[in-house]
Amino acid sequence: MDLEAVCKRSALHAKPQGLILQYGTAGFRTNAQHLDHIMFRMGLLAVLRSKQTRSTIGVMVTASHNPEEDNGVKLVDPLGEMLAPSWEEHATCLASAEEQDVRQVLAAIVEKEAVDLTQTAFVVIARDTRPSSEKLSQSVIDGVTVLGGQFHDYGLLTTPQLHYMVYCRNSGGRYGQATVEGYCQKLSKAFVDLTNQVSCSGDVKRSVKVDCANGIGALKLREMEHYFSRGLSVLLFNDGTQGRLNHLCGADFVKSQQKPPQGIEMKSGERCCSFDGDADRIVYYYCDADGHFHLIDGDKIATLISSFLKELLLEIGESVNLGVVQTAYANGSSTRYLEEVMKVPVYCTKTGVKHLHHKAQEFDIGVYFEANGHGTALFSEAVEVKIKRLAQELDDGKGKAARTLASIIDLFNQAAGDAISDMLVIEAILALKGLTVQQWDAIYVDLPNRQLKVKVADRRVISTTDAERQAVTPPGLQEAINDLVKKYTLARAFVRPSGTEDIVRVYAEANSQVSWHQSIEFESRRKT
Ligand code: NG1
Ligand code: ZN
Repeated sequence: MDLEAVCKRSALHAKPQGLILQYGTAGFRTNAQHLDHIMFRMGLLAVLRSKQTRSTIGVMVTASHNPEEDNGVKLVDPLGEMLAPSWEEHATCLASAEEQDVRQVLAAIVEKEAVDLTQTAFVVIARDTRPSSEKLSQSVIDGVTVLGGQFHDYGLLTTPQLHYMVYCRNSGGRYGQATVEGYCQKLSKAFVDLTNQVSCSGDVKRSVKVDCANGIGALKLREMEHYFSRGLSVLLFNDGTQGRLNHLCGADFVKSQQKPPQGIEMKSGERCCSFDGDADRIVYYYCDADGHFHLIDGDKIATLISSFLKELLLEIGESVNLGVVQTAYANGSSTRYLEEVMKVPVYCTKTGVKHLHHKAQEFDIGVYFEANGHGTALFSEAVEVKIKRLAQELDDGKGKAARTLASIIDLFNQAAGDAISDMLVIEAILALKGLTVQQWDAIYVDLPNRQLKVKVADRRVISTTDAERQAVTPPGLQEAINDLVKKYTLARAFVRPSGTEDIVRVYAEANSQVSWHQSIEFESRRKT
């Protein structure tokens, strides 16, 4: 490692004095103007991680659903997963080091992680459509090359596409071809195989309206739609030709505002969905005949998917351990429906997909979704091999179910939550089951809920336990929440510091939106 050269180059990507950023739930994120040094240093870190794991490492330049002027970066580990926690700490240390300390911090990481510097390194890079992304990804490349790493720049990709490329490269081609064409072909073939089973009934061609948040999702859907257009036509809105990225549109806007995005024309009963800025989240929605808006979030997506997988497994007659993973933000109705009606075990983890992903890996089939629409399904290698064998061997009804499941397995992006892949899975399931969007929505009724952001002086005074559902500090906070919650039926509430913004998030749900005071008033009026 030529530290002299590294330091010289690092000075060209100088860190603003005193600027401290932390590698949070989704990597580094802030205004794009403050990120040049972070990008360069993440290029350096990716090389070290690649040498240590002897694998290809990914670097994604994006700030997902955040405003267009922001940007961010995260590293992708060998199996397409989020960076390991100990390396998140190294990332924070390296990003926070003043210029003169960079050399020392690098050497410490090499020593602590026993990085063999003689190993070769390979890094793959991609970026979203933000105006700042191209220059920032050049800074990543600068960091990679100064440490002697080799790289491939994929240019514009969705975040889950980059995770997919990393996974493919490190699985020796077993998972698929590490090209955009390989991705499009794998998913489209699985989708067409599934929808071919339905089209014989002479149905009119299915279509879905997609709000692309003015981001990369539009570009990538356009690139891919001709592969599957026989089974589905996608009508793109907010495709980036006019509006600003994530502005009044996209999955985060729709989920948090519980209203349709601007720039989409909705007719009663039409299926619509929204991606976020880097196309790793998706939510569905529709308007009913009275013009009321109905949101179908990640919880209902997880329910549709896990119910369908469970039905297929019953038909095949295989006993497979299937579980669903959620966070505290999952609507109580979804958890109850899954546990009590579907008899599927449900687990709750801390917020952030890496926690859900790891928990889901413990099952033969693990379905995980955050309420905000980020999620996927994971299949153990043993299950995948068994199902694909049964799909070939069996010729009866069981064989048909096994072939359906085999295609569904291929249709999921098992490296990361993926709006395009999830959309195709959902569209295939709705078509196969002959469900309208209203019928899907009616599986269960969401408990009324609210999520708010509160600005506080120091959000770190709040610490939590029990998958963030209980506050440990400050003293008295949890007791105060308990006192309020016990006045209502089916009520739940919690607070936690955000991992991506300098705010505290407050969540509450109950079986009615009527407040305790209102209901007391109502009762006493009724009695008089
Ligand atoms: P924080 O800011 O830690 O709540 C948010 C989302 C997460 C996850 C990350 C990364 C909510 C309540 N939180 O985390 O689910 O998506 O951003 O993007 O939606
Ligand atoms: Zn995203």
